[in-house]
Amino acid sequence: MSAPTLPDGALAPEQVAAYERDGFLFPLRVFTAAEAARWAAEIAALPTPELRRHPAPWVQKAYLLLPSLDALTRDPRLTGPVASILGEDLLVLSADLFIKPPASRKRITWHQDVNYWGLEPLRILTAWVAFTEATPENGCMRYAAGAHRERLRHIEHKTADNMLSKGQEIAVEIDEARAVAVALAPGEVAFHHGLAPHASGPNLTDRTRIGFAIRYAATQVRQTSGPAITARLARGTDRFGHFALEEGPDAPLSPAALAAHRRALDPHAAYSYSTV
Ligand SMILES: O=C(O)CCC(=O)C(=O)O
Repeated sequence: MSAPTLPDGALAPEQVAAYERDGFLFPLRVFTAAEAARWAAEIAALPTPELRRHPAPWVQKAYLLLPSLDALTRDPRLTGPVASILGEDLLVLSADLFIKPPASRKRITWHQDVNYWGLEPLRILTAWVAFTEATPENGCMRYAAGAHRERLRHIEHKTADNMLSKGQEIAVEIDEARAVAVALAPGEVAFHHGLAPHASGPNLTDRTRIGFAIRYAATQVRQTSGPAITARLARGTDRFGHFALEEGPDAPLSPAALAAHRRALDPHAAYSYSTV
């Protein structure tokens, strides 16, 4: 059963407390199943392999290519609950499609997102939007509860079945028996803290699993290392100007959108797409 969000989109204080205690919060019923099905269908029908041209099987900053995804990242039904945690002024640093085809061995090793992103302070969360259902059988995420209070040491061990661009992996053992499966229905959302350890397994079903992982940051977050990345203002005002701001796409995969997407991804490519 989805935890309800308040009518104005804000989270209830007990939901914020649960996020702070566990490092994650789900399921949140933010979008309808029909909306999720439209996004999934739009991705399935894309006329070009543009979304597959990157070395990783997900697509970063997909909101720069498709107006529908740009609108999703700025939708008050989603940014309202995010604002309850990060504050009213919000940037999107990236938003990545994680597509697991049917019967795919692709998996994600245990990692903390911000561990390898040069960003401070850590007022950053991921909103993972389910475009299809996410279940243990099709490789939904797993979270380690309450482990988001410190940076854990990571190693890099790239293997063909690991969807992470550098094969990043937490160097200490995570207790799988205590891991929480992030099962979501289409249109539901899970939030996780930038330091919340998470992983996901293979898709053992005959249907594609699609999630859209939006990286929200409070506007005071700044970059401490790596080539300068750009960001999209999703809500409120940017009083800090730490990032050059991006414009949304004019039309799906338009020449201008494709060019803007390439420009915005250049600094990420320089870091094997592990910058954000
Ligand atoms: O979609 C997945 O299975 C994993 C997503 C993930 O690792 C992330 O959002 O950082």
